[in-house]
Amino acid sequence: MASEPTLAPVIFPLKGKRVWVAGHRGMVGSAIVRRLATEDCEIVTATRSELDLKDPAAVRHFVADRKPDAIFMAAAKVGGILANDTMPADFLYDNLMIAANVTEAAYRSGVGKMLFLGSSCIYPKQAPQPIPESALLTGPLEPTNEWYAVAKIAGIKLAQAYRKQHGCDFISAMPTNLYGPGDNFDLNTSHVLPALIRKAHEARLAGADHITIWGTGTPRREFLHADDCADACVFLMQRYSDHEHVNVGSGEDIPILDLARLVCEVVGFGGEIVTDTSKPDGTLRKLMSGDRLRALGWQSRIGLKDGIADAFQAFLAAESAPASASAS
Ligand code: GFB
Repeated sequence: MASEPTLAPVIFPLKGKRVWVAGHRGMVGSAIVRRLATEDCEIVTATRSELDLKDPAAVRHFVADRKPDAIFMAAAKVGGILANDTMPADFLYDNLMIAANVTEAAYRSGVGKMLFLGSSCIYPKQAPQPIPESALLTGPLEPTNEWYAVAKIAGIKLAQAYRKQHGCDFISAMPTNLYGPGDNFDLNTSHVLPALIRKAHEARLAGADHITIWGTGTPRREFLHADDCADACVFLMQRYSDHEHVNVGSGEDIPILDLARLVCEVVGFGGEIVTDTSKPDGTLRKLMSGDRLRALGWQSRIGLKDGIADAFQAFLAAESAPASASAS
């Protein structure tokens, strides 16, 4: 029988620290804020109207003024396969600027620790499965999201470069496909899971006999609830300090067609699932190896079906809430 991994010791306690969650209105940022509520730390935030993360001087001024001890870099321009494929300039420029500005400002202000959040799309399209961290930059990227991937790879490299040249304690976490409360449910720009929730819900309300999913339904994806991701980020912030980035996943993947069936079951839609093969499949598989994080003593807790039920409830709550201005 495999023995339980030893829990890595806390080397950077958050108690009493001032912690900036960049991107606190996004799905991951808001989950990190919820998770930090139990850590007895002071949380610093800034809305998009208060701070433009693409503006180097504004970011430097903000960090110098607020003097955070730690930064969770959860701010990013994100989107699903179609958004990535159709807005490559935005995905590349915005994410490069955000990563470079926050990293440089953190260095200049002597921030004690920073965690940069990337994405599993940083890995080559033909990477071995499950994908180890060492697969980074070993082959060509998936074309539908190479722009976003290049920006996220630059973010990892920035953290490593400032660690190497300036001794900064900057680390990177690479989450798999995330979902949960606060997700984007817009059908044109969202990721697959929130799109399926909306499609199944609206089809049920309309009494439709089918929903349409993009692509062939055969690609596999690994999903992780945003609250699990936030827990892993806080875990790494406190217990990990090294040059190498760390994969954050659930350890299991599922074909998109099976995911659609599961979502329909949770939402209560009994109709057919039809595929639209004029839409892209993207990469066929990107299950990450969780060995490094598991060896530190972390594992995910929220099962996919429970997580989908939670995301569905959050979707219903957001649908029934009065329209309000939101920015992250
Ligand atoms: O979640 P998703 O948009 O992004 O799509 P990626 C995952 C798979 O679900 C693809 C299929 O094979 C889609 O064709 N799919 C089926 C759908 N129906 C739908 C639908 O209604 N909406 C959407 N969006 N997909 C993203 C990257 O890749 O993953 C980002 O573009 C980022 O850069 C993110 O890395 C985590 O998993 O293909």
